[in-house]
Amino acid sequence: MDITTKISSGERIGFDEALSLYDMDLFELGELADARRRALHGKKSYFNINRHINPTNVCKDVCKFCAYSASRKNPNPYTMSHEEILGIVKETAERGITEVHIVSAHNPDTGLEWYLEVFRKIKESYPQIHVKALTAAEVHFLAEEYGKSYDEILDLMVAYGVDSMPGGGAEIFDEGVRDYICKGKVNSQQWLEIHRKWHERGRKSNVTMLFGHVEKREHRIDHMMRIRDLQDETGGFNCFIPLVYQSENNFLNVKEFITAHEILKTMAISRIVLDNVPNLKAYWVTSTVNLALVAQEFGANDLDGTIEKESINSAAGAKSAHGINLLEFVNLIKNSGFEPVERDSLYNEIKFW
Ligand code: V47
Repeated sequence: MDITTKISSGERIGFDEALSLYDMDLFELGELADARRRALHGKKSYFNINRHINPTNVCKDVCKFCAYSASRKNPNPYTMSHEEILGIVKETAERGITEVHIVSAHNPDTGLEWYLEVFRKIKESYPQIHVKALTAAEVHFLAEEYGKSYDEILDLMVAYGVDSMPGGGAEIFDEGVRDYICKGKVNSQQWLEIHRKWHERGRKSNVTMLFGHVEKREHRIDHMMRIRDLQDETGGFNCFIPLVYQSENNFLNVKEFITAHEILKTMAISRIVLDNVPNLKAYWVTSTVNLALVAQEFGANDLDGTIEKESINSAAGAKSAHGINLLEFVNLIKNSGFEPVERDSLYNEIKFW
């Protein structure tokens, strides 16, 4: 059976087959991915209305691609107090927003309670708010810094009110590339182990992939395969989020930028390879809004959301510091021929716009 027939009939493909898809014509590949997308989601494009909060940029790790952490290239360290964070959550909740996405750098000076106690305070005042917080990289950092096991940190997260985990910190799982771009932080096996343990607690999470820097196509496929394997076991990943590398203000001296063509192929291939992950996010923050809209025809069924304020990717050049206007966003989705559907954090449908 040739690979096109295999994909069209819903069969799973292997590593070499997935890699060979990069040699296929972009539009042919797009059609295969679009068929998979349509079978699952029709013309629906999901988004949610959430607020990102990045409470500290002080970091003991030194990822070469990162422009967010306080360093020689970004010498403005900050750490928010719980009052400041709660002030943002209050204002967010008053506008009816039901998700906060809280991700920090790895700050060794705050104490464990600073990281956790804020979730309890949020839940106490705003029980309706879904707290998506702490990447596996943060979990690993907290476990090491405070002499705890992953299980202990994950249990604390549940006890303090974290609802789901974001997909950050996955970067690229290939050990060679990972050592080059972010040596010292959570390794691939540990990242996957933390998510496995989180899923075993009946909780959901997302998974990202940072691409368009020094990695090769085969590293992206390897990354997808490792996700697919874990997902076969746990079923706990809601969404795959390929993040396009942003090149400003960091130490990863990348000279050649990834093309829109290569980004769309990667989106389409991930839709086909990750046959067990229901949602594929075109994260407009790193792909640009225009390309995210096009990606809807290449397998993507989720455009993240309005974001409001974002510090990690915008520090490296993304145009996301102030989010995007809701009505503008909805109209863009409609005008591109798709149906904007507001979802909650766990992909329950809230409103057809
Ligand atoms: O883990 C850092 C990435 C991630 C750069 O789970 C960069 O719903 C591009 O994970 N260029 C944080 N990317 C963002 C993230 C995320 C975003 C939206 C939704 C979800 C979710 C998760 O940003 C980091 C890192 O991989 N990042 N620097 C850069 N220069």
